Amino acid sequence: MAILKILQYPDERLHKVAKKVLQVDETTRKLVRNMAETMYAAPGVGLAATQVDVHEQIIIVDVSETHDQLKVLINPEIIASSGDSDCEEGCLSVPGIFETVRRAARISVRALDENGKIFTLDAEGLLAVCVQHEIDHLRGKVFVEYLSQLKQARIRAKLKKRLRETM
Ligand code: GNR
Ligand code: NI
Repeated sequence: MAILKILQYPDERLHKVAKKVLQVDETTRKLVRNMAETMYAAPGVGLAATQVDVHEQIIIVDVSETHDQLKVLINPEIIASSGDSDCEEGCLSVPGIFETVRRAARISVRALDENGKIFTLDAEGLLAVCVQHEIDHLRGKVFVEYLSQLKQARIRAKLKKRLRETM
């Protein structure tokens, strides 16, 4: 297994649109294992392949405290959503920034698992937020893009300054 490098905002590769996985195979499963190791080590509750510079529709989530509820969603599609929920979000690609984002409160997602088997996940609470956050990554969208232009400019300036200071 391996810890993968997580792209840091603002990196233009975070805006690439992920392609559908045509075949779920051993290569896919190896990537999923490495993504899981990377997510748990970070630590985070979700990770999209986009964040590790792989532009395929693969996300993982685990919102449990015990790290034993890993969900793998390949080619995820939101087939139903309802309600509104405001949640303070963070992102491993935007470290140290936490901002409130409004999303659907409940979603149903259809996806393939790591064996290529189709399933439907009904989610609410943090799990629903997290799945929506990860699906956004696959579309090239980072959560800060929901914020005002002024806030986004401030966040970019802050992260660039931090990058300069650690070089
Ligand atoms: O670890 C993460 N925490 C989190 C908290 C609130 C809403 C979304 C998230 S996802 C984030 C990990 C991450 O960046 N996934 O892309
Ligand atoms: Ni993220």
